[in-house]
Amino acid sequence: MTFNQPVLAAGSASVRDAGGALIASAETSIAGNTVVVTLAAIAGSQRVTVAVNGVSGANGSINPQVSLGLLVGDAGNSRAVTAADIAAIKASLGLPVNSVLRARHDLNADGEITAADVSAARARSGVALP
Ligand SMILES: [Ca+2]
Repeated sequence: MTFNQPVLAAGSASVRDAGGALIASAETSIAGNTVVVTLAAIAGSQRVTVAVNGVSGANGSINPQVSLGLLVGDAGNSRAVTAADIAAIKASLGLPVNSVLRARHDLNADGEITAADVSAARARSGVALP
């Protein structure tokens, strides 16, 4: 989460599912105007809300939250895993994971784009965010 002024403090973070149930806590750290929230492993194919308690700056404190969809294999960010995602991952086979785009192709997060990533995308073909 990036703000328009330096962040002086940030409290703990929580992750809730679409129904509002707490599903995880998360660590926060500060880097200039940004609060970095590091999420633990969370089941995919769902929408979650990440909230941070007590983000403070020179003008006071707020409790920001963001909603995001988690869908492993949706390399193109279309909110569904399609043939285009599988083709994009196949096109990245063997290439270095050196960008956000390529990180989206490394589905098993082992630092390489391999046939295992293509297989993982194929296994999720047709899955869409609710
Ligand atoms: Ca991989």
